[in-house]
Amino acid sequence: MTSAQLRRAREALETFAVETPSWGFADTGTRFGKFFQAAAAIDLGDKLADAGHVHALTGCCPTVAVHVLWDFKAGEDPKAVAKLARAHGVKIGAINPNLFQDQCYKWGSFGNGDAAVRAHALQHCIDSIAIGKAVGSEYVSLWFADGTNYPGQDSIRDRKRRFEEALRACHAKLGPKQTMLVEYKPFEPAFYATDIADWGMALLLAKKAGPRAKVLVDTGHHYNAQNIEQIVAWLLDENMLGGFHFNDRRYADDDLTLGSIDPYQVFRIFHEIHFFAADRGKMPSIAYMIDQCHNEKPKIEATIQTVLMAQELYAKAALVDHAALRRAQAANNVVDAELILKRAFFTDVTPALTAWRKARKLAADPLAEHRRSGYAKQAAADRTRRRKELGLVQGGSFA
Ligand code: RM4
Ligand code: MN
Ligand code: MN
Repeated sequence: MTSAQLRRAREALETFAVETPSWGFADTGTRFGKFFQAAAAIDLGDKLADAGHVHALTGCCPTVAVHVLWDFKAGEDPKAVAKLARAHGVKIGAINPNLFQDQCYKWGSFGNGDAAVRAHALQHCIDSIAIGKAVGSEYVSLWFADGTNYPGQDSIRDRKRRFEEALRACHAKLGPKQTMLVEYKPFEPAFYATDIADWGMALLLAKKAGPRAKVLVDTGHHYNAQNIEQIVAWLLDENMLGGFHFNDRRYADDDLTLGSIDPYQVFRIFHEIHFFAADRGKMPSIAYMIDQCHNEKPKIEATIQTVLMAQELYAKAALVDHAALRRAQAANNVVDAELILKRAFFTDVTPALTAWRKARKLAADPLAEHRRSGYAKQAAADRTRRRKELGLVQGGSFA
């Protein structure tokens, strides 16, 4: 790296933060079964402790996303949860309402034909917004399992209208510091017509909901050949990109570690963001969040791996020579334009990462440091003992 590159990469790292998901530290599974880990978090205290540990090692994960029904007990004081987070050195980040696990959602939440169910879902979102205000969180993140499984099952247009109405009502309750993120997913659990199936639908709904609604891009929620960075560029240009859920996709919804399948694609996404910021003279505010549940990799290791990959690719993307790229583009010099991206991608940014970590008194290799710390071994022992005391059995199958 040249000294100018080193400076650019370090500058980029200064403002880059990644939010960890509380659910990523707990036992989760596939539709068919769960594979348990002794070190998995049992309760919110464990999840926040794990998130705090990841932040202490990486210096890059100050906030934790929470899922309301998984993390908050009924009647719990949100301020107490915020305090617990602070005690672990982190803050509560995006609030995720849960609009899919209650029995009443069999036919959907906001898309449900029954006005009483829609009202129930809306009230849960309003309660979640209030939790967000109480804990000082900036984001309310909405993902819907809604949709239909068979042609003719419901009116596609009626469902769209119901979503428009409920999202508008939801938006009306936001505080001045809150942003509402609308996530899309092509299929699963609905297999015929997911109500918010792609970025265009999310964009339209967010625009209709109000000025503080933006689109959330979950990198896993795209078909294989889909060009995610193009979607990102369009959303940026429309000032409608609110945030990301990081993972990697092999099919269309995977919880794989970011960059494990296609690191160049993640780089290209970051490039679009840096390129946009260079043109506008200002970095847009984007919530970078992880959405991964690991069943094979140890959860904390996979989380650290994701954070390090995100930092590395973000720093590489900051090295793209925008002026040279513009010149190559203006001259229709396709070869040079492509090479400008490739050159940045293949630059080893380790010196910038090492310097950034050193300045923060962090270990040069946070993953190795985690392994050295013995944290996972200790958590496995403590949590195995607590599970026994609480009479919890790690078991469960699909049917
Ligand atoms: C969905 C989606 C949401 C996540 C749930 C658990 O596939 O990615 O963001 O909260 O899973
Ligand atoms: Mn997601
Ligand atoms: Mn997902």
